[in-house]
Amino acid sequence: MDFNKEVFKEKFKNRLDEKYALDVKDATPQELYLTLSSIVRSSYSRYWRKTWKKYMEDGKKQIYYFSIEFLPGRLLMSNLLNMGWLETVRDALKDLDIDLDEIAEVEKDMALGNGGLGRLASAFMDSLASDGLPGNGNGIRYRYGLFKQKFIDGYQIELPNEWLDSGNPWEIRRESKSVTVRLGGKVYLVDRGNYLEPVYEDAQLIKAVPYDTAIVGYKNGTVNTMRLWDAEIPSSEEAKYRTIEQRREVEDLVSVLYPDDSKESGRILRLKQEYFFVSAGIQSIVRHFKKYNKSMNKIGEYIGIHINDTHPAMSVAELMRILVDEEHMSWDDAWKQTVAVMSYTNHTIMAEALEKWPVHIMQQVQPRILQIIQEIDRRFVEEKQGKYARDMIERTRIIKDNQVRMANLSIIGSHSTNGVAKLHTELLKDDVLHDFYVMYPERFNNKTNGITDRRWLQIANPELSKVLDKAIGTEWRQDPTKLQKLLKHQNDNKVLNQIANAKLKNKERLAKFIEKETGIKVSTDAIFDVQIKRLHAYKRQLLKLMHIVKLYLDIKQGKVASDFQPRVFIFGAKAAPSYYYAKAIIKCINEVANMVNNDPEIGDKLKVVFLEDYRVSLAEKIIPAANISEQISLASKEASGTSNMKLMLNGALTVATLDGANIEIKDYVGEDNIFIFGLTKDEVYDYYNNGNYHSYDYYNNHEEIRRVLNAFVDGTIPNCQAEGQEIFDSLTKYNDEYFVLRDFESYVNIQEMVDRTYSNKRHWNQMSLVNIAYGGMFSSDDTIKRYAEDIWNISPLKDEKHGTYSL
Ligand code: H53
Repeated sequence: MDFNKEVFKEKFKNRLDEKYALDVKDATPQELYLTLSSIVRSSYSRYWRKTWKKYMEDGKKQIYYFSIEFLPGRLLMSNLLNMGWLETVRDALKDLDIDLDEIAEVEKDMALGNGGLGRLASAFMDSLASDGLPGNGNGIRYRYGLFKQKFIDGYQIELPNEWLDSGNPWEIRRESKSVTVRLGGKVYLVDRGNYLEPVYEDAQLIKAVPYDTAIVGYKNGTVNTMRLWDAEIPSSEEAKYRTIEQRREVEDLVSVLYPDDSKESGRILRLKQEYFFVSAGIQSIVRHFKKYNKSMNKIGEYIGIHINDTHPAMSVAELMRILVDEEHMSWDDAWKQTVAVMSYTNHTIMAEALEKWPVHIMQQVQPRILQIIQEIDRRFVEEKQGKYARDMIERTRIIKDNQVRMANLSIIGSHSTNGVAKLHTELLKDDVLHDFYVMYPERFNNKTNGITDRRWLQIANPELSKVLDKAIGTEWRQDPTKLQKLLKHQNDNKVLNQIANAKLKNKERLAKFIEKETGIKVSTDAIFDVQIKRLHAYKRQLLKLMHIVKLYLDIKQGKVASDFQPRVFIFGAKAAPSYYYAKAIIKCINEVANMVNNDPEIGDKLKVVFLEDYRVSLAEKIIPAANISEQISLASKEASGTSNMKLMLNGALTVATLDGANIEIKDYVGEDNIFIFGLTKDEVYDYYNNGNYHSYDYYNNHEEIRRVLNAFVDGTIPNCQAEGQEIFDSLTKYNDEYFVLRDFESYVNIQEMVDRTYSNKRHWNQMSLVNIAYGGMFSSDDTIKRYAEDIWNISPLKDEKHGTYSL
């Protein structure tokens, strides 16, 4: 039936009756949410079926994005938007006295990721479908997502996130697509004449069961799949699992997402997780490929597997295992196909985040995979001998000092390695992966990250969206680069005022939320100054905190500048549970917040709000209300950043170091429309090369720095003696690894410039407009098109005409 408001209302009432035997007025928001999502799902399912069938019929090459993290957030609103239903459903529900926003709040975030990496994976899922491209996700269905964060006495407490407890209406369990994954045990090879057969002993068999979630493209009828794997005991193995502990071991495999965003945890379970989803994914892909009836020697023409950071790096060896051991291909033929199938994205240069696994652990997790990696390594060394210097081969080979270097495996076993912003890719080529760049220059390329404007503008910011529609038409909703049409309105007072009004309304909404959540009353006249991202030393939340303490002390000492502007500082950040330094920073931010917010002398001049449990759905509330976007990592450390893009798209002005994608933002908006400060990457590297940074001198020689730092240890900031001391020591005694003191003065100066600029509202609004206009240049739809063309060689279905989704 065609979709319209009246038909939908009838359908909704009927479905509620069928599911719960209830009238609208008697149903809870949860029941209403589940009713609505069930209608949505039953309406896209036929397109889902059609999409994958069509890919098969047309013999399309498909790409599988392997990621240990996905962070889709909530799906109801984005499905409604992408189906073209959002406004009609909102209206229809209003007629039934239901507020769509209220029932959307019932949905728990799907938080199967830590931060940028996982969110990017989900943006890419959305964009693949919206570009009509044959691309699917492959990951783990964690029983508990990223921990729920609470503050108790200012300390971060981690609670389990039981996101599946009230059911997940979006997933389908596909028992018939299960595969068996083998872990542990021993392996030896038996010569069968024309091939070597691996014989396994004492391996643990795990049943991998896929749960599929539809990824609905934006108004194009394409519905792709994100496949997440659950682990179960195979029925044939039941007898071996006699104790609760044994059974729990299987459950544990998929029970938690490792909440550490930056370091490999070093735990064997993590490596098992990595192998589990890689093996399950590749087995199911190969099984599917066989339906194409093509030779395995052509698999590279039909299948692409993307290794998102090094966690799925064992894909290289697993595909080799299947091609050689099971399909009996020659090593050379299998290798050719593997390199053609695989591609890899590097997301960081931080040494501690580049995974290395001890050989004995790899042996324990999957001995055959270790054997294959050893053989890849042996052949690599053999091939490079004579062509490159011995030490260069040692630096690039996969196994060194009894460690398997996963980045090396990913680069050697794939045809493409990309960084995630221009600067980051340059650093990979010139420095971190330079040897590989010399060996394989053609494999390196840049793909600057992107965001989905649908979630971050259309859904999160309907106020601004309406203003844009009026000013420049609705084309931007399909093609965000069209936001540049706004530039024509830079001197149009009407548009400037409308943009400012939309911001004000969003600030009012956030202010209400802040009061409800924290009891803190904030004034919407103040600058809303936002830093939202994982808590990490290199991201320098501490620099922001020092600035706040400086302003506080200034006001207390009567030193306020004439153009001082009131500010509300808003933080959102989780720290890895074992990252004690990051947790000390959280505690200090919370104590500074207490001190500032409860001081009557400060009043509305400063407020500090640290919202608990930062997550996608919270970001959707904060970002539209932001005036300032803090992107203040030490230059060279933030590979790209993506909150920088979301915030600019919503009209916030960026205070930034020349790091990650900030540089590209600056290049678009121009230096006059961004606040740049701090060391450049070259200056940072000069310090590294010369070893001449002495942070203690900054403390000693700069009164301002001394005044602020002393407040952390002399009792000025109450209740954080130990944490304050830890921070103080890290910045003085331990030489301030991320140059916080070095950049402090420059940061304070740029913040004064922010104040001066804000005092001229018209000018501020003009700058804000320019940022919105160029925000569309960072659409993940465009990023993914470049992956599709340059790396994956995939294309959309031709001549596919889809109507709107019917009921
Ligand atoms: O990936 C984002 C980048 C960001 C980078 C982040 C990231 C993780 O979230 C986790 C692990 C990792 O190696 C990198 O820190 O700069 O924007 C997406 O590329």
